[in-house]
Amino acid sequence: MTRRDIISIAKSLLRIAIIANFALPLPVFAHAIMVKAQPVVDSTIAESPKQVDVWFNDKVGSEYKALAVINSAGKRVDNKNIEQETFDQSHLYITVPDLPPDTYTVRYRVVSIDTHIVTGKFKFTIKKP
Ligand SMILES: [Cu+2]
Repeated sequence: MTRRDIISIAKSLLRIAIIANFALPLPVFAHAIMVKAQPVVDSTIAESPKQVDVWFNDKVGSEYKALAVINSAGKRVDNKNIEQETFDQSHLYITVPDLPPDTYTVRYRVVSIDTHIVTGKFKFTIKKP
């Protein structure tokens, strides 16, 4: 086999792989799942965090991303300045002001690589001193 043959075969295999990928009705990969958060999911902490971070198992779309921190009265308390890390697009974060003791709900919405919209929420608590 010549070098050209090998390249040609490799290209064919790649093409088949790409077609097979799109043909799958439910791709099981590239569907974003939140894998880590800071503050940790359901944790109780002593002081207000400076920001809330969430990480997904894969990079997520830069458009339509949303992250909100809501207090127990249902009021949004974050600074509405969601950011996505440039060199790790699976990481989103938003800053918060100095938060008083309370249980907070973090809500997120992202678009997966597979175009599925993923939403979720978790809580963390800042305990009274
Ligand atoms: Cu998906």
